[in-house]
Amino acid sequence: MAAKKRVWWKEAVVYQVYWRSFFDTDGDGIGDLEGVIQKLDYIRDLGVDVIWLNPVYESPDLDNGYDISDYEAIMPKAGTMETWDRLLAETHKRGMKLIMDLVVNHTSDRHPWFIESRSSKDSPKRNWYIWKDAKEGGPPNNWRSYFAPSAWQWDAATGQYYFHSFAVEQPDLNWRNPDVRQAVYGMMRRWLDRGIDGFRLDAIALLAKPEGYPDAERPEDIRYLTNNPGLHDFLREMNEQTFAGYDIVTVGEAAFVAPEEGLKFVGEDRGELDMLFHFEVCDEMPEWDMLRFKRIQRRWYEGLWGKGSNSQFLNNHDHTRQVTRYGNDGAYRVESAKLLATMLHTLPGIPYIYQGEEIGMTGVRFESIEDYDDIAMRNRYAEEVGKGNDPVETLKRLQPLSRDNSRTPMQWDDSPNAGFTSGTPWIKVNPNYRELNAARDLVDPNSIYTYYRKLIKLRKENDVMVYGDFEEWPAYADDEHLYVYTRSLDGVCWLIALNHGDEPAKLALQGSAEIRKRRLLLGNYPVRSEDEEAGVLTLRPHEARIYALE
Ligand code: TEU
Repeated sequence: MAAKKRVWWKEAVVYQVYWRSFFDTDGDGIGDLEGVIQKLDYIRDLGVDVIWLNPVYESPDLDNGYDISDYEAIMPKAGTMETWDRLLAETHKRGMKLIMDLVVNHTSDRHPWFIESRSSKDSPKRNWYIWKDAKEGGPPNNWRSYFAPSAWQWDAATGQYYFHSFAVEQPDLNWRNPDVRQAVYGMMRRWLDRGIDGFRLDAIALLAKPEGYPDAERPEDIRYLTNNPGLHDFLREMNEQTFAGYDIVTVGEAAFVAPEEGLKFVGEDRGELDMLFHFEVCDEMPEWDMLRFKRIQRRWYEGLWGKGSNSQFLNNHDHTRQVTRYGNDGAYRVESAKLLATMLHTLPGIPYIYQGEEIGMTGVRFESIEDYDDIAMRNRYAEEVGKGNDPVETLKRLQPLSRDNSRTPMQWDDSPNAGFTSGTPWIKVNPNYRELNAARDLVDPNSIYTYYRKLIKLRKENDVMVYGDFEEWPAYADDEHLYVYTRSLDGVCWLIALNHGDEPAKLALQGSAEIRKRRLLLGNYPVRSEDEEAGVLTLRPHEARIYALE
């Protein structure tokens, strides 16, 4: 295996702050930047190195900040530029870094660029977005968008359609236009000059659109929106004109990307991005499937190791809470949350923690569509009910994957609204906050929070967790519950044994693990050596152990 180049961000643990649901200091029911500042010590005490802040730019806020109307102003709900400056300074003061979420595939339809573009066919900015004539009295092609039945919206005033990969209110920028690219790069450089430490680049695989916009055979399979020719030229140019020269980290959100394509984004010799989020798990694996998950990990390791970096995550603000979706949030919630954490932090790649994951927050089932805020969910519901589907059935079917599952307010304590706000929260608090909250976890030596602290500390003290080669034990490769692998670096070898199942399971030690002395570094159950059988590990439901083999 090629030796891995050492860089600070590969050793980092990233914490994602969905600020509107984090901590509200002014009582308007929406979290704010001041709230993030007040909770920075909480984040630092976990051991986190980098904070990823969801979009805070000026926005009509139809898609929770992913519809930007001014890239260089702060949304009043979040605060002011002064608060943002303080957030950056306070983050740095605590030895952490801040990366900004940036959406450059599209803007809001209220962005001055789009207002000008739509004002007339002769507008100098017409070509900043993607406009096409009607075809046979309808849209230019049969494509769907992520959030709407068609990717095209008719503009009656100018008699053309414009293109949107997401909601109607999120028109796509025309990246083939060099003026657009220069405007975006200039804006990015100004943020870098303010001292930020990098970007999370939203929907980055969508920048290039195919020539000719041909009809799709299966319009519902929207991968035609992504990975089109020209994309990597844009990313290389973006790197040359913005990132180069700054000591920062960039992570691209890359939908429909397999390892072969993934390497093009993050290959260390390519000068594009540093790491990526692929969605072979979160978008494509609806529920836990151990064999599939193992295959995904294997392929990505083989594709990237020593050549480029991956991220490890099972949830974010778009995906149901991991312990609910991929673990067991019932009888084994605590064990299961710790197992998933152990797995994410010991697999090769940079671990991401989504706020609340460190206390094992769970998904929700709101009773009425009115309680849901997610534009993707609301649009889909309207579309399906509009087609005559039963409303109750439709709600039930959409609930498990609604993005609001992960957007309920952070559960700080057992006071009203979980201590998130003194007002009325913008989205309902999960009623389990009375038992499940940070205040409880902080003082409990066996809590999920305490476990995350230990896990992160372990990473800080042992570079085998970052740079160690990964090897799966072949004897368990086809086991549906056990996941067994080693990480090794310069003679140091760690064994990770996970039982992702509701029943106990036996694991026969093999090879050098049988003869070498084992030292338990971390586990989510107490382990007494007198209970141990020679040559066998008996793992309890959702048990996770990390051993050093000496
Ligand atoms: O998401 C883009 C995107 O491609 C996701 O919708 C995706 O693949 C996904 O996980 C679907 O389930 C980003 C943001 O993360 C999301 O919040 C925004 O709504 C979207 O872009 C539009 O900007």
